[in-house]
This record gives sequence, structure tokens and C-alpha cells, in this order.
Amino acid sequence: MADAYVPRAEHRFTFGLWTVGNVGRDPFGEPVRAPLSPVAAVHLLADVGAWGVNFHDNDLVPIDASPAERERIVREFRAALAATGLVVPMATTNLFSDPAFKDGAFTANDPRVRAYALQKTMHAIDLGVECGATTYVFWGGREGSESDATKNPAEAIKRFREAINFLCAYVRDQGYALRFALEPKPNEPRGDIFLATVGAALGFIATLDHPGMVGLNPEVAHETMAGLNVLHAVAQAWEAGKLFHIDLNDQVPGRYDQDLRFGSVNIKQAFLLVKFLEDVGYAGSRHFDAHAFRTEDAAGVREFARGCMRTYLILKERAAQFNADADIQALLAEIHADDGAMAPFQGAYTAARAAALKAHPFDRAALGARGLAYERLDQLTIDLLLGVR
Ligand code: GLT
Ligand code: MN
Ligand code: MN
Repeated sequence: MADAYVPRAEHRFTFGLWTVGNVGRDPFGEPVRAPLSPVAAVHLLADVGAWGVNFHDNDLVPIDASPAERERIVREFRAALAATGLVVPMATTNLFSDPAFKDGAFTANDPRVRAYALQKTMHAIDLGVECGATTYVFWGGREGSESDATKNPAEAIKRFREAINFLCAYVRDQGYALRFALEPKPNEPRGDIFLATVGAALGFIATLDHPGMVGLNPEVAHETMAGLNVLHAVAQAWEAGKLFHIDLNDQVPGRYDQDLRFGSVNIKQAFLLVKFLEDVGYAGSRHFDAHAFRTEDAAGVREFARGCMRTYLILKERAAQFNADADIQALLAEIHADDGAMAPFQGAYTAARAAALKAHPFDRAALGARGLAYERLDQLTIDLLLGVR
């Protein structure tokens, strides 16, 4: 039984260097764990069974490193990748830690900061591609404001568009096989962040010079912080052909940005998300963007990482069970039953179809009186998740 939950490469589980490397600093407390070198993180992730590791430029190469230091660090990191078989599917830029970015990066009011952000991102893209990345994430952590007296939000979106267009052109010019994934978040660390939700990012992408190169990296916690249904966000991104990456974690609504172990808060939501990803055949990384509780030592960090993958695999097994459950499937068949009577009214508009539909008599009372058995289906889902089916 236990073997079914052992992570393997084919599961495409990844972690960021910043996740298992999180030292447990928060706004009220100092670090509780020693920093983990990139090489040590690669070995830790290989030990627990992850497939890949992702990084921000400065998770790997410190912002002040000399070219010689950069070269040595990258050489040692790539040697660790080769020794363990871990891959780097995604990379990103740290455009939020350095004080230079206190007013954002691509949307900062200072044109020097905006130019520096572009320069830093081009170097970071080069680094990511050198390590094998094929997806490049843009989380606009500080692209926002505390007071809208300081910045015109429409101007900020224009600046954001100009930056992404510039960087798309840079990637094409270099001949890199790299796609961009925008990661929305509503707030924290800024009071409000631009492109706050998956829906906002989808609208923005349609306005870019190379919309085909740019998709989404939805995060469970971020949509939850916005009070939204993350599955709806992921599903809309998927349906638009824009689910390029996903950040899995968990979050209690109404709290600070928690980045909790995947599936540790809202089990039903996590189950339905895993079921969706598996049912549609999402083939990308399952990236866990979370970290261990601040109470944990190095052993607790491993428990955390193993737990994310274990929960995913348990939920994946439950999804297969749901799809094979005769009672559940019979109920679903009943719920989705279609006797074909409406076929003449379905499909694209024609004048004849519209006229026929306008003339058709409906038994409105009967439509409203019919019970849908959703309570039973939801309880069967809960029974299944609680292990009594
Ligand atoms: C940061 C943030 C995450 C982003 C990372 C990528 S960094 O930890 O909270 O949601 O995915 O920049
Ligand atoms: Mn987050
Ligand atoms: Mn994230």
C-alpha cells in the first residue's frame, strides 16, 4: 500500500530552492533554520524523491557575486544536478528582495529601477536557460502600491506590458525555447498587487505582442487569499491553453500568506484540483511552492517535502477511485443525462434555430421542481475522502 505513494520522476514533482531552503524568518521573528546551500538542497530533494528544482537568480547566485563566483556556483550546481538526475524545469527572477525594488520592478515609478529590472531579468533568463529551464515565471510581488495616490494603475499595466513584450522579444532573439508564466497574487508584500488574479492575467496576456509565449502559473494560496475558487481559476487557464505551470500549497482564507504544505487545509479543494489536473492530462510540473512550519528543524523540512508529494499521490489515487466508483458514476450519469430533446436548439446561431427556440414551450415549474442529488454526490465524495468507501 505505502509503495503507491512513493514519488517518482514521472510524477513531475518540483520544489523551489526557496521552499526547502526557507529559514523560517517572518515579520516578527528571526531565522530558525540554517541556510541550505543550493547543492545541499539538490541532494535533499533527490533524497525525498522530487523530479526537479526551480530557483530565483539570487537563490543560486548571490546578487553581488563576481563573474568568477557565478561560474563556480553554476558549475557546482550543475554537477549536483548531474549526480542526482534532478532537472531544472523552471526559473524566475528575484525582483522583490533588494531595496532597489521597494516600489516594484517593471512598474516602479523610477525609470532607472524599471531599466535595472529588465537588465536583471535578462541575466536571470540566461542563467535559467543555462541550467535547462523551459518555463520562466513572473511573480509581480512588489508590482503594486500601498497608496494609489502614488501610481496610476493604468500606467502601471502599460509599463508591465512594455517589459513583458521586451523580454519576449529578447527570448526570441536569443533563440531560447522558453515560455513565460505569470503568477498572480492579490496582496503581500505590497498592499495591492497588479494583475491580482488569474482572470486579470488572462485579460492582460491577450494584449501582448506575443500572447502565445505567455501563460499562467496559478498558485492555490494566491487565489484563496483573494477569496476565489482556485480550481475555477486553474480550469479557465487550462481551457484557454494557458496552464503553463502550477504552484501547489495551501492557505486558510483570511490569514497572512501562509504557503502551507499542499493539501493540509482544504482537502476537498485539493482533491478536486488534483483530479482536474489528472483527468485533463496536465503534463507540466507539479511545483510545491510552500515551506515547513517555523517550528521545524532540518528533519521537519524533509517531512514537509515528503508530505506535499505524498498527499498529491494519495489524492491522485482517490481521483482514480472516484472515476471507478459505480455509485458515483451512476449518479454523475444521471446528473448529466441528456435525452436529446434540446438538440435542435444547440450549436451555433442560425435565424431558424433562434426562431424555433423562441417558439418552444418550456415547463418552467418542472425544471425548478427537479431535485439534482448534489447532496448525495458531495457526501459520497466526502465518504471517499475520509476512507469509508
Ligand atoms: C515567493 C512567492 C511565490 C512565488 C515565488 C516566485 S517567490 O516565495 O511567495 O508565490 O511563486 O517568484
Ligand atoms: Mn505564495
Ligand atoms: Mn508561488
